[in-house]
Amino acid sequence: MLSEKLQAIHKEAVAAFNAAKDSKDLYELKVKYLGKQGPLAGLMREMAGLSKEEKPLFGKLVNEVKQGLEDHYSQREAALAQAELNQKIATEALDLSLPGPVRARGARHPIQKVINEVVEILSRIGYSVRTGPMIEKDWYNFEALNIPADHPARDMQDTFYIDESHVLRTHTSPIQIRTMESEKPPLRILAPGSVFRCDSDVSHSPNFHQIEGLLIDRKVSMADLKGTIAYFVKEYFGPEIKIRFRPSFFPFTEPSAEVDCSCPICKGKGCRMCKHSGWIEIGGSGLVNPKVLAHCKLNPDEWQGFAFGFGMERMAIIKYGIEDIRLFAENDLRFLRQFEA
Ligand code: 2NL
Repeated sequence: MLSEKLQAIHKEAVAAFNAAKDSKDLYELKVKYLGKQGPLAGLMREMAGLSKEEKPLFGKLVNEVKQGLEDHYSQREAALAQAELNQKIATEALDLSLPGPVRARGARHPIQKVINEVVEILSRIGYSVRTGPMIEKDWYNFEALNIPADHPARDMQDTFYIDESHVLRTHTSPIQIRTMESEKPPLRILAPGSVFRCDSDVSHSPNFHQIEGLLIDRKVSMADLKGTIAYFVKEYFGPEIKIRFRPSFFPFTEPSAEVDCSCPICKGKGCRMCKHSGWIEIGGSGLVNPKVLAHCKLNPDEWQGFAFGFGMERMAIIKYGIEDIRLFAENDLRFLRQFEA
């Protein structure tokens, strides 16, 4: 009787193990048939009613069936695990040739692009970059540059004052004064950077960018200045550009000249950008005033120099046809994205 029950349990458990869909299912069946609440455990309890002789024989039989079922379970479990792994490999296959997610990389700001290009062009003829503080002593920003106390640039209306003797630099010329003080001539230097003026409308920003150049050597003339500017303008705007020098005045240069180029937008025919004149002003220049050389303890009879200054926003506006100077500081992504590489 009991051995018939045992055989039936074995048959049923093997069939159930074979029918299990996955390892979770199989594990539940193991608990069902081989667990403490299972039929084998029940048979063991029923053995209490057997005779002394029958007990060990039947116990051995139950244990053999139990061992057999456990072995069968392990085989089925291994087979199901392998099948599940194969299925996973087949369906979750990675295509390693697919491109990765596109990451926003950011772009150089148009003003920095202009500065980098100007520096690159002039570095080819021997210029190298110097920098300096944005908060400057009155001496470096004005006095050493021969800008007198009653000059309009010194007015509170035009300059941001920190205290009686410090300002936010209104140009990058102080960098050049400091370089003339600390380095021996001959010099060929570029001073790019942020500058500040108390002014704000469509064509003026309180914080804008300049690049100035300074050459100090023996026997420097206006011809050297003109050749350098012509080289630079043609490299920057293209070989068809024309340049024009207009007499001007700066306290720090003598003689002084403003630099115009033929309008790169309309090629000199006349347009909105050049106010229908065909010419566009890009900066100022001149031979370094001997008073400025003397302030930097250079003997004007031995050393001369020329200097020039360009507004970077203006250079970017002309090259890229930008309408409003305030766009440079707004950080509107629709504007900035147009300058991505
Ligand atoms: C302009 C005019 C200019 C200079 C800058 C300079 C610097 C030293 C000595 C003499 Cl240390 N000159 N710089 C000279 C002439 C013009 O800039 O319109 N810039 C946007």
